Amino acid sequence: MSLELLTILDKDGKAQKGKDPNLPAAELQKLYRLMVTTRALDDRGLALQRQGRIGFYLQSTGQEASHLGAAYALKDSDWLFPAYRQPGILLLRQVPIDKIICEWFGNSGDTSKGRQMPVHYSFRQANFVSISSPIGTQLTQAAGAGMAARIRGDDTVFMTFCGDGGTSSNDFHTGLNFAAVYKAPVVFICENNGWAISVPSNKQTCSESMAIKADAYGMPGIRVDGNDLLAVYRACKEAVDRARRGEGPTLIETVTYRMASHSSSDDAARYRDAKEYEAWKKKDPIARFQQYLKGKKLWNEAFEKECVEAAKAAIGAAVTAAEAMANPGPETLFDDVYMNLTPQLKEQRQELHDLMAKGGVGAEVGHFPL
Ligand SMILES: Cc1ncc(C[n+]2csc(CCOP(=O)(O)OP(=O)(O)O)c2C)c(N)n1
Ligand SMILES: [Mg+2]
Repeated sequence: MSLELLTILDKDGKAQKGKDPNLPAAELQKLYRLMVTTRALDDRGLALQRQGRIGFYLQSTGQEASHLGAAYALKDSDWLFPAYRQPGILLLRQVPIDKIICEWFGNSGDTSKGRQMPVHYSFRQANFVSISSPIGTQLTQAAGAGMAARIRGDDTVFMTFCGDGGTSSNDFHTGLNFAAVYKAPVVFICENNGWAISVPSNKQTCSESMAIKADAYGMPGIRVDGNDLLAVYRACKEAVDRARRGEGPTLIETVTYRMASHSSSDDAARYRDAKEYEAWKKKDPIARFQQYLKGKKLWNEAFEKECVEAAKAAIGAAVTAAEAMANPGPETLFDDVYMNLTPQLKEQRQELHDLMAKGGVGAEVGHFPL
């Protein structure tokens, strides 16, 4: 199998001859705006965590092209089983920024009612399945959903993401093996961002690449430049079309870089050479796509200013609104777990209700940091 790195944009942002997918101008500008907005969300999310206004944040800076290019290859009716570094997909699927930011605060506007960690989104209306912290479980979930779709005979495609570290999980093996054996319509994206917290990807595996692992499962494996939105889109579009035709799954390794620390709880400066960061900064996916747009006369300073200011304004307004919202009430504990509450839980809910009525519980649970 080929381990060649599929690239379309050269270092000056020009598309190599014959490889440009020639997306319409308005779509190219939309994708650029989505990347810029994703980056702005990241900057604000980390700042809010540092200010003690949210409890945790996890950045995707540097990986915008990798996940947006991938998800752009899907139809809106297709499903996503994400890891935790693909927030741009929510914007692509038109989840309102307000809903995204309510999740960070875990407030009463949060879909998960504050039961998840920040950035562990779940948006049913966007076919975006709840993010799990265990690093591989979404791979088996996607394989199972794909198997079910195949049995039903519908043509939905399932895209799932993991990191380079995720390839060492049991679920990576189970997910890829089942999907291949059952020809499930699944596209597995491994975002190889060089690191799994402090473990570099060259210590993660003895395989030559992540993509080559596909060979063992009997599916195509593709290595693509993850900082090149067009290349990621092209590789994923082929894989999505293949899956939809009933020809089974594909593993795509997007070679990218985690430009930030692992999360707000980590400090990459303690284990990473700054030179490595500097080298990757030159390959920033947004800057590369900007060059490409500029070459097509689809980008200028005014467009840039408008994209950045619109993103900041929408995010700013959403933060103000989210911060003013109440926490989920204690009584919501009983919601969304069972379709019909058991008699014991009904009794407990009544007990809580009575206590709250007397002002005993939940009158004031306080704000973060508690
Ligand atoms: C099953 C499991 N083992 C360990 C962890 C702890 N953990 C959280 S993130 C992470 C690293 C994941 O690295 P990678 O898959 O490369 O994803 P990235 O964070 O780089 O996007 C680890 C080991 C976990 N969440 N789940
Ligand atoms: Mg990683």
